[in-house]
Amino acid sequence: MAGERSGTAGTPRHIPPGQRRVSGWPVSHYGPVPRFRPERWNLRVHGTTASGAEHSWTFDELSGLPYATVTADLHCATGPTSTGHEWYGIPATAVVDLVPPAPEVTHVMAWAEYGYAANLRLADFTAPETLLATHHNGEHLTAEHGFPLRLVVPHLYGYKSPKWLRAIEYLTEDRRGFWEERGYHNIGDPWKEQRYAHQEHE
Ligand SMILES: Nc1nc2c(c(=O)[nH]1)N[C@H]1C(S)=C(S)[C@@H](COP(=O)(O)O)O[C@H]1N2
Ligand SMILES: [Mo]
Repeated sequence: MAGERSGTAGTPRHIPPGQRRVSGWPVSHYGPVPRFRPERWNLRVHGTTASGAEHSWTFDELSGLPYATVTADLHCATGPTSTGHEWYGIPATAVVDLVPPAPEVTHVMAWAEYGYAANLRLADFTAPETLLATHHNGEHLTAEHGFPLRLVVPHLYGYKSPKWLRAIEYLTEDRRGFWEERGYHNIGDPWKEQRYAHQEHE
């Protein structure tokens, strides 16, 4: 239904070049859906923190963090765009405020279960709309969409939004994530159609 909502507004929402609007919310990821084990789960912030120490939150501790709502579309780099997602979660800016990176940090790696990872420029991670989402359209995330926590970076292609997020690593130089090592663009801006790694050398 999320796909219809933008249609009923009268003016169809603008979507990035080369994308096609799909109805509903397709599930797309590599590998199996991990099982959530609350007693083992934590969210780590590690790498080059300002203090030199890493920090982690248990699942219950997440509820003490600041929350915000962001409505955005989700653009898969293979073409489909699903629209009108209302995300609720912890702004990435809050993570950076609570566990500051050292001044020399330029990038982050967002780590998910099973070693999936996406690299982001620090400025993309701290963009006002970047969220560590726990809810979608007023409900907990479903397992296949990333329960209990997923990153949402609305201004970049979907592969930059890891489901089943487990850690943020502060980096002092860039390193490629899972899809970035497998032929996808290192930045992934859909408005510039940065889909593939070979475009980085154009
Ligand atoms: N852990 C993990 N997160 C992932 C992926 C993945 O393979 N593993 N795929 C990404 C890609 S390519 C897209 S388009 C979005 C799709 O999110 P959705 O399944 O909620 O629509 O998830 C992203 N997050
Ligand atoms: Mo994707």
